[in-house]
Amino acid sequence: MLDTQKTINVGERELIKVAKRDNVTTVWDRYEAMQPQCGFGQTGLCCRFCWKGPCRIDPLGNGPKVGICGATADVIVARQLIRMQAAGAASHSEHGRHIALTLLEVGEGKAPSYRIKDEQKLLDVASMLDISTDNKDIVQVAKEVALKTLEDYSRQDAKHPCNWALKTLPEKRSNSLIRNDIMPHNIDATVAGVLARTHVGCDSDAENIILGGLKAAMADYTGMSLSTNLSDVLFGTPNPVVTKASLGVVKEDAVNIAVHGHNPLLSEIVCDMASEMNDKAISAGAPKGINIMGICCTGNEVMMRRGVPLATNYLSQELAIVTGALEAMVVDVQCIMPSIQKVGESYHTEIITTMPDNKITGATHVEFDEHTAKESAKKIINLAIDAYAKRDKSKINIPDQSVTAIAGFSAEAIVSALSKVDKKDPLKPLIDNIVNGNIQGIVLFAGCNSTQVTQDSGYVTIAKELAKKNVLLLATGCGAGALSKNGLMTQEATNEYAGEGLKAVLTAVGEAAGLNGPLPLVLHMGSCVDNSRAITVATAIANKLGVDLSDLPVVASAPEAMSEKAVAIASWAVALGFPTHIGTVPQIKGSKFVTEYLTQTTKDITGGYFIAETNQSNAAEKMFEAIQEKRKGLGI
Ligand code: NFS
Ligand code: SF4
Repeated sequence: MLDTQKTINVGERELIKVAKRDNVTTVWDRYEAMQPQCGFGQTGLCCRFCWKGPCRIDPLGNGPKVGICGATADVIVARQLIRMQAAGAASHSEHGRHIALTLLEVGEGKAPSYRIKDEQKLLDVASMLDISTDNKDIVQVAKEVALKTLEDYSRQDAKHPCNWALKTLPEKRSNSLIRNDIMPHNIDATVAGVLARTHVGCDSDAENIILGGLKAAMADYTGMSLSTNLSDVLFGTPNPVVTKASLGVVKEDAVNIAVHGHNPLLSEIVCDMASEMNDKAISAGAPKGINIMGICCTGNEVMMRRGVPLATNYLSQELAIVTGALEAMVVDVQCIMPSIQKVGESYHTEIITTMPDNKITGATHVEFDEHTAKESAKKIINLAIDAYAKRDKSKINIPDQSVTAIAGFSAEAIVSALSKVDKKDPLKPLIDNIVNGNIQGIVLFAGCNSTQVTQDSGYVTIAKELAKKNVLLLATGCGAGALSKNGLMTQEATNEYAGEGLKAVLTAVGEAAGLNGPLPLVLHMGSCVDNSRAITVATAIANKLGVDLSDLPVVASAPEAMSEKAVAIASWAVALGFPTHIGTVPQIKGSKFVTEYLTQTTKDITGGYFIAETNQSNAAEKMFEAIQEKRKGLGI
């Protein structure tokens, strides 16, 4: 595999060479060692759900067409798919539960490291959840909001939808989800339900299984929506901020600490403590003090809220260590390659795990706890300062990259920018420009990186093509990482790549918002859980027009998806009615029924459907066509 096939990012390509020099194995080496990958697994035709198996279905030859228990290819494929959706939902919802429980502790005065940073947001959330705030102090409101949120994890009345799903979507959409039995009543029960119904000898109707999976995906949406909003309450609602992205953000003369993972509960406090302990790092010989940077979604969280630079996204996480100048990589949960410990050992980097249920053998574990968050953060930073002295100067290779990135586009920030154009009716300029065609539609880029795709190429190629066609671009997760570190979250990118209509709108809004130029080409909406921010905007537009989400010229794209979480997100995008592109080969191709159901049949049920397309230009074309179809439906 050529380095040019590994990533499009030039700085990262240099580091891949350095890794080779230092005898460090990276994700791409392990990918090559794994070839050829098993065709049964790739198509979803291998079942290991019981110990009579593994059973493999032979798709073409004369081999078995059913498993030992009699499960068909359709059932085997569908069952595995929905377990992925449930795992994704569990991950996002655990994250959400952690935030909600912390808010409860703040409400009960038990978490001194945290406070309510955005009181207005808390009041808005309370009112959305029908909690009266009259004559209540803000801490009491926090407690009630937390408790009402936690009902979504404990409700037993199957007829009562989750609060956070019901209240954040247009009524038409909620009703259709309820009608099709894909509206969850309880996140945990929905996830457990998927595990139960996919046990050997249970649900053996592929369609029924798929619908169960869509419900799990909606549980994922619910967990994510409450996560985002309650994180804003605790840590502030993001506003546009100018910062940097790419591995060029590592500083040779600073104690470099990367926060990696997903949960802002930890990274926020590490950032707080870093400013308090900066002098200590200077006394330890690092003239620039402490330099915090982010990786993956926790990186997006602190980038959005604090302007902390983003070092990189999923696939190149090991390369941050290969710079030879990273003192510590502090990780919490999700998307942390187990390999980083071994890479860290080749340099001086401390890998610090923090969560009791996410440890890595050999790494230093500093247990994080809401009650003692500051103490843990202090310990972590001290470890990093100590590591600075152990650097091997001959191993330092920091890419010479300085890429500006404008981040921080929460739904509130977008509405606020639009309100500078029309104070009374902020959504009007956006809707008017969609109607008049200056903006043809909206695409939300989300999801990961995968060894299946040259890193970041899917995002960058498709974004440029859709921008030319006047599609407004939003991004989250590692998609936002890709688009930021490759320079598309800048005003220059707008001038260079946006079609005339889109450029005019981004310029008018940017100028009105005092940016001295256009908005960036791609609006960074945050981490993966922040995908719910885009739904907030879409719901506001749908409600204003009196239509459903599925009527809007809005598409989603996950060109480099790989994780179970990404499967869950893409699936709820389909459940909400959006044409949803995936650019990696999903492990469902062994079942024609499942493939057709997800790419065609769901269109009649939810209005949404999957567009599976690995060719990036074709994908852009197909998404644009989907946008045109929706425009036609609206008569515009
Ligand atoms: Ni989303 Fe964010 Fe990245 Fe994929 Fe992983 S970090 S939660 S799962 S790899 S986008
Ligand atoms: Fe085989 Fe059925 Fe067991 Fe799966 S559940 S391993 S198909 S016998």
